[in-house]
Amino acid sequence: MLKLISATPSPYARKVRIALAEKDIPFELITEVPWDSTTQTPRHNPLEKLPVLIFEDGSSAYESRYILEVIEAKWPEPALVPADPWERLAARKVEVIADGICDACVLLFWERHRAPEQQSAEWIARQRRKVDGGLRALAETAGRREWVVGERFGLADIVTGTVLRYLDVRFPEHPWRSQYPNLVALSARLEARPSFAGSVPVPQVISDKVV
Ligand SMILES: N[C@@H](CCC(=O)N[C@@H](CS)C(=O)NCC(=O)O)C(=O)O
Repeated sequence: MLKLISATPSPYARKVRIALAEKDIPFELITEVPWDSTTQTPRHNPLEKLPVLIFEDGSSAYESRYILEVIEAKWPEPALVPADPWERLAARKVEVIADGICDACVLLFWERHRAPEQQSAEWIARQRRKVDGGLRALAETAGRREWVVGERFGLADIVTGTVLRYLDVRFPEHPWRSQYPNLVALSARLEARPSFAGSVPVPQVISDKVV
């Protein structure tokens, strides 16, 4: 059976969990804390990051965007990536923005782990601008349509839904809910899907010293 190394707060792992669930692909969920030395992630990914999808022959795929491409190639139905090339590019662009927001949140998270006198206000402001700018771009792209790209649920919805819910875990004070009612409505619709409801992100306890 397929195995997925995942962490409970990880938006990157949640993208993969949702894609597997939407395609009804069975897998064993291995929950780890990737920041702790106890993680088996480095055995399967030289970059030491999860998610990692492990195949029955022991080979692995890592990097959420790449994993989603592998899943789409191996299990094309139901399609999550639009067949139309322009819609596909539009969905990929949304993924770039959503991943970029998550990356900025991770950098903010670790900066805030430093002693207060060591934290860089400039670095925090830089990452905050990326989060704000990315959310503005997502709100414009999502508009008021039912789905972010095209006429059906797909990749763009998965990545937008995961980044929005991730903000509640890593950046709960962010005012996106009062800024972007269209994203609030979209998030509520998406979180009602079984694939989203079965993978709600929650924080983890990190035991090792990371920064
Ligand atoms: N770009 C990567 C990001 C993955 C990532 O940052 N994963 C985090 C957990 S959310 C991780 O494993 N971090 C451990 C580390 O960087 O050492 C992806 O999309 O898969």
